[in-house]
Parts: sequence; C-alpha cells; structure tokens
Amino acid sequence: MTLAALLGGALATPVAAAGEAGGDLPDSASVQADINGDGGPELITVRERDDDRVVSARFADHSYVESAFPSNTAGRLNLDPRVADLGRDGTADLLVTTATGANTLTFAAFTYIPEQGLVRVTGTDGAPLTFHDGGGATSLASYACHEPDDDGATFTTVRAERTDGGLDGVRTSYEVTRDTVVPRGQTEFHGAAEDAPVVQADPASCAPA
Ligand SMILES: [Ca+2]
Repeated sequence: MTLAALLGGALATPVAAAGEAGGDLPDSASVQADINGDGGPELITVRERDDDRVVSARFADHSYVESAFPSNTAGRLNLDPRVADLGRDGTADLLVTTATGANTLTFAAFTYIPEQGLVRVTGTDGAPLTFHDGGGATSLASYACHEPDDDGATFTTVRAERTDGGLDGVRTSYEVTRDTVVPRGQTEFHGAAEDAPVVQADPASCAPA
C-alpha cells in the first residue's frame, strides 16, 4: 500500500462512515445534568427546530424550560450538549455547538436561572459568550476550568495560530457568575512551544465536580 493510499484510506473512512450513517442520525441528543444544584439530575436535550436548535431541560417534577439558539452546524451533527460548570459554583452549565468548522467546534453556554429558564451566558455588553475547541495544522483552540484565581476567574480560553516559530495567540481568563461572563485577564504569547503552560487547556477540566 502506498503512503497516499494509506493516508487516503485513513482520512476517508470516517467521512464515508459518517455519510452512510447520516440518514439514521437522531434528531435530538440528551444528557443528564444537575442544572439547578439540588443534587438530582435534569434531562437535558438539544434538538433541531427549523433553522434553529433548541436546548431544553425537564425537571423531576415534570416542569420544562427551553431556549432556542442559532446554529450553523450542518445536518444533525454535534447535537450532544456538553455539561460543564464554568463558574465552579456547583451547578452545571450547558455547552451547545453553534458552528462546526473543518476541525473546530464553536460553543455557546446556557445556564439555568429560576424564574427565567435556560439563559445564554453573555458579557456585560450583551454579546454572547463564544468559544472554541479544536484546531489542526494551522491553529489551536481550547478552553479549561479551574478553581477561582486571584481575580475570581474560573474559565480560560486559548486561541493560537501555528507558525514556523511556534504558537502565536492569546490566553484569556473569565469570571463567570450565573449568566454573566467578565474578562479578568489576557496573556499574549508568541513562539510558544506545544508543551508550554500558556497554551495548555483541557476541556475535560470543566466537568462538574
Ligand atoms: Ca437538579
């Protein structure tokens, strides 16, 4: 087998499999998460509705809340919400995919506020929080969560371009309080190594404790 065939096969197989499965993809995806902090799980579902997607929560008492959000994700891919505690306050937030690039997913975050329902996490200027996970040959994007630092930040994003001299980009930390996100610090880096601490960010660290 030639190298080209090897690469072609390795790259083509998952795409073909996804294509074949396309007609059978479910039109919703559900997870369990404790979004109101009472210790019991809610049933969280993301589904497609017309040109939008809808994230919803059903509670143990059968009450129900939902919020629609625009998504540029083709077909039914990446419906699955990620469960994350961005504010490290013990209640789960929901990360939903709003766009799918070649190698990078774009996320929005929703948090549950009693009397309001599922509210999109936004900045004080009203702009929705948007962040990414992925990268590839030319870029890197990721995020992480951590216990509050000196500025109260619990959420960090990293975005970088890969250059001949290393990674050029920015690391930004945020304080997240309920549905409001506030930048607390930013570090630019140039020529950073792949294993440099400033470029490290593990989305798994955002899992609720
Ligand atoms: Ca709960």
